[in-house]
Amino acid sequence: MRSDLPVLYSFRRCPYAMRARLAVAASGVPVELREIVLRDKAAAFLAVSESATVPCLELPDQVIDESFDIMVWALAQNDPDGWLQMPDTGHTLVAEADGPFKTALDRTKYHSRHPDRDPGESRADGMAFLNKLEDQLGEGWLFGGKPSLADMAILPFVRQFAFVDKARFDADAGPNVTRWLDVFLNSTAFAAIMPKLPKWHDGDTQTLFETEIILPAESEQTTPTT
Ligand SMILES: N[C@@H](CCC(=O)N[C@@H](CS)C(=O)NCC(=O)O)C(=O)O
Repeated sequence: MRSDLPVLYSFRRCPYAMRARLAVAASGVPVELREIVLRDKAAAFLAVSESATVPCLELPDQVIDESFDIMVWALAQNDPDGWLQMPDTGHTLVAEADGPFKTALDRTKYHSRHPDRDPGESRADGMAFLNKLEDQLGEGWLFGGKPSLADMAILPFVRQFAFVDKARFDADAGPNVTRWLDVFLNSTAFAAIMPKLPKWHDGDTQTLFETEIILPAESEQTTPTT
């Protein structure tokens, strides 16, 4: 039992939590991982997370309640793969992904909750963002031949968008976006951040999340045949 570890409250399938876990894993900073069930949130989580959303990182001297801030914090501790080295336009892309693209994603995925919206139009809005990224992914990642903070902040949401209707996505998405997502989904990094954990309860044995993750540089990527 290590009481000095930062605690990362997380939920396996949440794209915000995924991006936090990606950056924490890339940094190599060990944390205790606690799996939160959204319909039955643990009291210890509600006591620290002002927004009551995952992810939330509890440090000895502060709580970080926004996924992107958790990414930046982790990489500021240690950034062996240079994810923070990206142009300012990376931040603009993340803001677009978190704003209009996320809105389009929610309206496509949960279209019954948005009866006033044409799901086809919402899907087209999402695809328009991905088509914009297509031109930028020629070297494999958004900013050249290696992944950056922006790739890792955006990809979990692209994954969710793609799986709303994967066959349609495969038919419509450009080859660069398709390869970008495939490389991510097939990476050891993605496997490493998706451990299946039971719901966390106060008093449980600590689950240590400490992993070295590796994403292939463009030269090592294999082009999907499908
Ligand atoms: N802005 C937050 C959003 C996080 C968020 O909305 N997470 C969802 C799960 S994917 C959540 O916890 N929702 C609360 C709930 O469903 O009760 C962040 O970036 O961390």
